[in-house]
Amino acid sequence: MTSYFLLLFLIPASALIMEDIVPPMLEECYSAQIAKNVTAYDVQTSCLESFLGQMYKNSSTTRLGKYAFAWLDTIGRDIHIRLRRQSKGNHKLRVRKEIRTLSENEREDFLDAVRALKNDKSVSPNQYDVIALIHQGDTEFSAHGGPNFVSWHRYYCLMFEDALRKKKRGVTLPYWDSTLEFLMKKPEDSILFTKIFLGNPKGVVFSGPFAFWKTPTKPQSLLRRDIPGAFSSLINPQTLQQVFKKKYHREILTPTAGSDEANLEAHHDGVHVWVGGADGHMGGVYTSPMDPVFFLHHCFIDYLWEKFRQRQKRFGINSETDYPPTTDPYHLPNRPMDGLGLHTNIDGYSNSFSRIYRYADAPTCKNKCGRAHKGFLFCDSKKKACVARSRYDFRRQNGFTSVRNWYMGTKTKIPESVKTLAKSSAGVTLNDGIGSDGASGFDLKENKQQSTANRAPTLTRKFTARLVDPRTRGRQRRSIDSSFVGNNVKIVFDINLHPRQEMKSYSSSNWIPNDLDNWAISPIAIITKKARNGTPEHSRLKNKGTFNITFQTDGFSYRGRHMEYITVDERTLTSESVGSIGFEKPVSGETKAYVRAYDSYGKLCQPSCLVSQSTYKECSGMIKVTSDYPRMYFDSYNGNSDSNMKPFLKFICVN
Ligand SMILES: [Cu+2]
Repeated sequence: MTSYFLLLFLIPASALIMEDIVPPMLEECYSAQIAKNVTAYDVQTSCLESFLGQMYKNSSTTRLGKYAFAWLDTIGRDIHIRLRRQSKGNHKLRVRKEIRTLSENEREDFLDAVRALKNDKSVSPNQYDVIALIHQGDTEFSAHGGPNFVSWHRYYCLMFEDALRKKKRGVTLPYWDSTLEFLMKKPEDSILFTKIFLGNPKGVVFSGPFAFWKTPTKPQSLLRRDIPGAFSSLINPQTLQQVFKKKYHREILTPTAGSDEANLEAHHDGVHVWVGGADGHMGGVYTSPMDPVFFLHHCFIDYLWEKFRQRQKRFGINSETDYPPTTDPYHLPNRPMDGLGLHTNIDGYSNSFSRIYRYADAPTCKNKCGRAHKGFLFCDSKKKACVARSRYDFRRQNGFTSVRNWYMGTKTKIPESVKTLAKSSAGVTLNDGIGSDGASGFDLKENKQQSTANRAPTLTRKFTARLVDPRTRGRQRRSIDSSFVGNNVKIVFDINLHPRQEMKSYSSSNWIPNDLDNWAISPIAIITKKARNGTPEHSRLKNKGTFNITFQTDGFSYRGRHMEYITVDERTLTSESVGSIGFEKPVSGETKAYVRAYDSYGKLCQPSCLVSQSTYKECSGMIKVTSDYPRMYFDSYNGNSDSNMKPFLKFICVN
């Protein structure tokens, strides 16, 4: 008797899940919208999405601390001094080359230096990520979509190069001329995306110098690519010519460029999508610099810009002052550059940069493809251009054994989190390319389920390709659902439930943490009742015999969405089912999440919360979870099956 009494007392007080307050901002949005002639579901969805968009903007990635900023300042100051100097002093001009034209030593030094930044934890999380994390917050707007695009990224690349040079003297940032891949039949087979350069093209990066890099997202994920991304394109050398028919910056930059073909930023966007696809880091504005491909790609954009400036010089135009007129407050010439301290946007247009570095010409047949190793590039006499070799050609020629490769000998340890995934039903098999079969270096065995787990967080704006190469345009979106459990429950990790891109600041893509260990599962009850008079819409559904109830959990204290649905038999008058919701484990403090349920027609279900041993009271669906005992969640799907854990939330759906 006593224990029963105690339990009754305990539930609302200390435990696990309780109702939480709906943030006033969200509530205000609801009441402001509700008058309009839209459904409650639409109101809730649009308010929720814009609220989450705002909130995640500042919390999606690790925040930088005091020491990180101090370190960035020291790099920034050095550059500042050098740019102000009238002569180039004792400094030799740095020469930036196409990555495949580097000597073996140069390539090794560059890759070593990148890894050294990642391993240097003197600042938190590490030097590489500190730099990567500047590309967020307001830079989303100030470094993209306007004239400051070229200047901000020029400065950014130089900063990265300076950091590299502190690790290895004399290293310069190479560029990736993606027109060399564009001309391939299957660019995704390029030699560039093998262990000797940048690692495998698809899924978790598990080969090459950046294998199993952990990225500073919340929660942490493993570096991912999704080559070739749907609706994307590498830089098309043909259309690129349009840029070089123009004279003034305003003609080649957003938003004043006359066409996307003449717009340098538009050419750049496609490459982000090509590498990042649906779930790779390169696809999102916040996460793209977490993949070193970013800097190689931007270095090429900078190369193209430099070529354009050289052209301007021939016309007697001063590139330094040719800053396109703009009313966009983020792109005003005298606005301080976000994250890059001492400089203003227009400072990036300065001619002084050419006193620090210059570019070696991109590989052409004329220059013998920059004297690149024959296995990397070759002159295609039909196309009259250099083209990248495929990994298959390279293997056929025994290239992987002939090229000196520091990575070849070392075995990459598979991190525990990946092994966990391998064992779980979300299986991933990583055999080739690691360990024994070192020579092939690129084989990839990753099944579909795994590729939906551990996706790069993309709730902020994703790049969208504006120039789409017909070869990749038609590629089908991959299936997005994966079943983790049997029964009648299917878990959907949705990426395009809301195909509308309502706001500039984010897209409504979703992710789950790479590590299923971070995930907690809790049961919920769904009660469906038949309305006396079904609406016409619902009678149409009725003919199908079944319909779905989807429940969606959005993180408020973390970044993420979990969705799951159950199928309900239309013929039953009232049915009660149990489903489960997933949220981040409240390991440190409390987890806050917003749970809602709706049917196939977007009709909302009414949530009720458990207020005593067996009483439910109508509530908002906003919950707070703690790790106190008795817990009301499971650590994994496995523990879920035959439990009698009382659902905290109950949804009543009338159809
Ligand atoms: Cu950018």
